[in-house]
Amino acid sequence: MTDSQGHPLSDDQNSLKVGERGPVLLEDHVLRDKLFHFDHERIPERVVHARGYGAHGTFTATEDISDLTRASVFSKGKETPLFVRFSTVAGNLGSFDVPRDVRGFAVKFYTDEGNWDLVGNNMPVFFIQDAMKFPDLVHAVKEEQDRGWPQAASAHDTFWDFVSLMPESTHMLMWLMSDRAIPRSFRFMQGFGVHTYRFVDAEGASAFVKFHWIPKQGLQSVVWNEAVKINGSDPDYHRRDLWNAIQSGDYPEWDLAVQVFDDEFADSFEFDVLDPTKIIPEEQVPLRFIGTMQLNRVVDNVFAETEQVAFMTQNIVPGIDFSNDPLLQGRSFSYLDTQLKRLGSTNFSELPVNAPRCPVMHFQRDGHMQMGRQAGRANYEPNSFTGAAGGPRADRQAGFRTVEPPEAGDTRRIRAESFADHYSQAGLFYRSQSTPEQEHIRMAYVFELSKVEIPAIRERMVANLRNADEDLAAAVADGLGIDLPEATEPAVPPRHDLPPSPALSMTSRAPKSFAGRKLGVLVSDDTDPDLLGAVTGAVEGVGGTVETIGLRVGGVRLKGKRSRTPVDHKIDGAPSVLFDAVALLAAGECATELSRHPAVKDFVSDAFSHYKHIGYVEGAQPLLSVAGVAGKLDQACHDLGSVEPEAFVAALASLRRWERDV
Ligand code: HDE
Repeated sequence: MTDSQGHPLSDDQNSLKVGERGPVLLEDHVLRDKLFHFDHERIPERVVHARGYGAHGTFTATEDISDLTRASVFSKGKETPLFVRFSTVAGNLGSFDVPRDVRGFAVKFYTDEGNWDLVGNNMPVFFIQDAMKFPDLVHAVKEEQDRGWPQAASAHDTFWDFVSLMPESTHMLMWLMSDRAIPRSFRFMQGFGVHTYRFVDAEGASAFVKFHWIPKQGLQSVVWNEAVKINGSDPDYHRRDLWNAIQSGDYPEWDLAVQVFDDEFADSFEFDVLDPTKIIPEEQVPLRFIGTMQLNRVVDNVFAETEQVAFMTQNIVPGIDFSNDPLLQGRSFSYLDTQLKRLGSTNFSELPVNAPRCPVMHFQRDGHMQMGRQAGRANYEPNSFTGAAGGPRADRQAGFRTVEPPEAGDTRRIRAESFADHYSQAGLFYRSQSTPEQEHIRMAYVFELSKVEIPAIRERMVANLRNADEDLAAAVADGLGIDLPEATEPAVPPRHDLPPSPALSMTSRAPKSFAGRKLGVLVSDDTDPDLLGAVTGAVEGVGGTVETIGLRVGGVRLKGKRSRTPVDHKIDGAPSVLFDAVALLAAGECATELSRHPAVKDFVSDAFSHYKHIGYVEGAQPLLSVAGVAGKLDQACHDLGSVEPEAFVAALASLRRWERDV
């Protein structure tokens, strides 16, 4: 061991003292070196998206799209290393993983023509249309300044006060109240670039493009009551899930798809393609799949990589360009600015996680923490030196060239009229959801607005909702126990005739099997080892995992076994909310003993009321009884005495039985 200057240490346990009991000497350079570094370990957390988790991976381009873009990252067959950081938005660094919130979905591609950062979210629209309002939005959603709470929650007065006064938020609120805001894991989320960007081909011709990430694992969320309990029992639920999946070799994958369209479509579309509160339905411009991302390596050090990674919307490569979306334009100032604040030096781009993996050549010099030893004589251009001494030159052909759309007009602070319809797509989203998804949205509005203390805010919000969907507004008013307020006067009449977009429902991209999911098996002494083995084998056979839960972590004596088989969890630490489905294999006297344990009762009753599949054996009847579900068993409750393990596991693919009367 050495100190930070490389000097070998003889003792890392004791400070330098006079005599046996002190005083400690100022001379102790070893102690001072250690404390000095420790005192400065923290850097400012991200002002938004503070809580996140990163991983390394690879992007493989699968299609030839040279007709659309010259970006080298899309050369068919090319593999590009990348780093992803998923995040929540509102909570601080130490907050929990499953609040109701938008998730960040930021990807840094280390392409051979520099870094391309696609800094997106798991929802395709945003709360506001103009960067000018971003600080207000973030102030409103984060903890209230006069009390310092709530942490990582939108269910409070200032958030709803702001958004109820900003009708343009209505569409995004619909997504935020939907199941998308409480994903089961990062692995089961869709991602979106949100803004309209441009693709540019080798001749300089450009088309508009929107980016989509589609998880091969399928989409999945949890229910609200489950999220609340997950946050208590495992605040690191999402980061643990990603880490475990990658460490076990179950690498998550997302397809990258694009919606590409031209000016003609943009002009004919009902909404403005530059408005980030709008989607373009997939039914109108179908997705074109162009590559696949795989995450296959966890970070070595969370600070060095996940904390220090610096995403920036302005990191684009030749072949990709910005559009005039006013939110995007504001972002491209903010991200660079924020990195200087957080990382403290203009040389943050030299940190390993941020450094391009292609040659970097310029005449930028010096600054705090300069890592490079830039050689050559000239540090300016033009210069008359040749070769290495003269340094690099710009290349008009190969270099990045901005597209040249004609721009004209008066200089004004203005919101385009084409951005004025704030309600039609909110209604479209709601009406495109399945019945359970719609019910969850209604419940979420009622829950959140019930946490709001000022009645006028609740009413204003319901008044806005009437413009999006009358049935939804009526149901929310009923849930709040208020009279239906008069509808807010919309800037333009909302449209209720837009055809529903089935692709907006998570059910359209539901998983096809139990792969990547987890079965929690409650075991006891006398559990049948053959059945446990068969169920485990069947789950693992489809790519799922099994974890066992018992009364004592030291293990259980399975039927006929003398020695103990260790279990993965003690029951108190593994409530059923941490599993996608459960099996109750406890048997005999031990099942009765288990049923007296309060955590066991919750384990079973929560699994039932969260609509999960439950496998059980005859001996587990006391557990079903104590949870009050013995008389309510339905098609998602499987008697493993008669149902074969393979059939049980095949049934688990549907994940939940929403029809259940809980
Ligand atoms: Fe961000 N956003 N943002 N944002 N954002 C940041 O940059 C900002 C917006 C998004 O894992 C900050 O490095 C402005 C939309 C993600 O490190 C900051 C506006 C979308 C991440 C910032 C927006 C995002 C950030 C804070 C309105 C979805 C986390 C720390 C004009 C398309 C990236 C940082 C990571 C982070 C500013 C709106 C996504 C302050 C001004 C829309 C995923 O620069």
